[in-house]
Amino acid sequence: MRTDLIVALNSEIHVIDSHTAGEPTRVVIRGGPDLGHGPLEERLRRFAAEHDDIRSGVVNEPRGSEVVVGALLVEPVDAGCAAGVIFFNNVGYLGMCGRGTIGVMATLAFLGRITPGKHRIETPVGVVSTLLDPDGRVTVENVASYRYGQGIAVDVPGFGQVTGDVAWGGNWFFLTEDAPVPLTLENRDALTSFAVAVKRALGAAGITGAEGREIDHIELFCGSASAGVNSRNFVLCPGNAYDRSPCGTGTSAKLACLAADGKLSPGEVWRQEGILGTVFEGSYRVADSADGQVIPSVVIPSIVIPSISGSAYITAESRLFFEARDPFLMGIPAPRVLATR
Ligand code: PYC
Repeated sequence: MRTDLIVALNSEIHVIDSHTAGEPTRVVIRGGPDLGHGPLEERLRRFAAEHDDIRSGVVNEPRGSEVVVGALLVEPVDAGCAAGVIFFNNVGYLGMCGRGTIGVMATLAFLGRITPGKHRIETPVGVVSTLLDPDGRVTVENVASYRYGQGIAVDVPGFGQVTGDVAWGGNWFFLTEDAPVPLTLENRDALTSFAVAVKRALGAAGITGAEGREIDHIELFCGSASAGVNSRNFVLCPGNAYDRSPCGTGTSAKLACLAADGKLSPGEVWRQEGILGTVFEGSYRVADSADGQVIPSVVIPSIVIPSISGSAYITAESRLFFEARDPFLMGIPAPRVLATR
């Protein structure tokens, strides 16, 4: 083996790739940056400040693509957790990723680190509980989710007024039914342009999540033509790639809005279809003080704990090499002109 291939980093990076409902997750199982110990939120900040080139090298082209979500496995603070995980993508970091957690669970099972049953996973925004079924299906009980703003209108240049809700489901979402074209895969470019325009308009209008947090996910909805499916969505992610899956945190945000509107009862199943036609099943329970999660100090009438079920499939186990003379050693950065962070 040519040892000069790996001189840029102390070691090669071992990854396992999977896809959840069509959306790829790349789990770094060895050779990632050493982020030390302490809260995962702190370790995420260290990752961003000191090792952001590794994020880019792992998920961006030529080793990855704008669609890949990376998941760095780390030692959890809470020894009762099966793993700690920090999610990242082509432009930055995610507090939580529902379908990524399903991919992490499939990966841990593939590695023999977990068996069917309940497991807790630590993320920068809190601990999530999961259930791995013997057939590989995974249910993620997500972080506490809530609607923060209802019926918010924003003027979107080129499209007119768009109205929607702002909700937290582990990431910040603007949820709207005002898409200019039907939610079909053929319309993905038009849907992406619209969603990017909405995201920019929200930023320009100073419309944010709690504590001024940027709304970096836009979720478009319509009814579904599939039997037994409640709704179809199209989700724009922070790096302006669209989610191939129905989006775990986005479905959680939707459940929080449905609960706030009294349109879905605790335990009732909501079947959310994504743009590829793959489906996540969601339901919620009402949050109580035992959930111990930090909710910003705003008046939130209805806080829910969503559960999302879906399946992931292992597609590859690889070693990533970093050759010092490679002009794209640490990936081709995503164009910042469209990205918001
Ligand atoms: O499934 O939670 C999710 C997610 C976040 C960003 C893209 N997908």
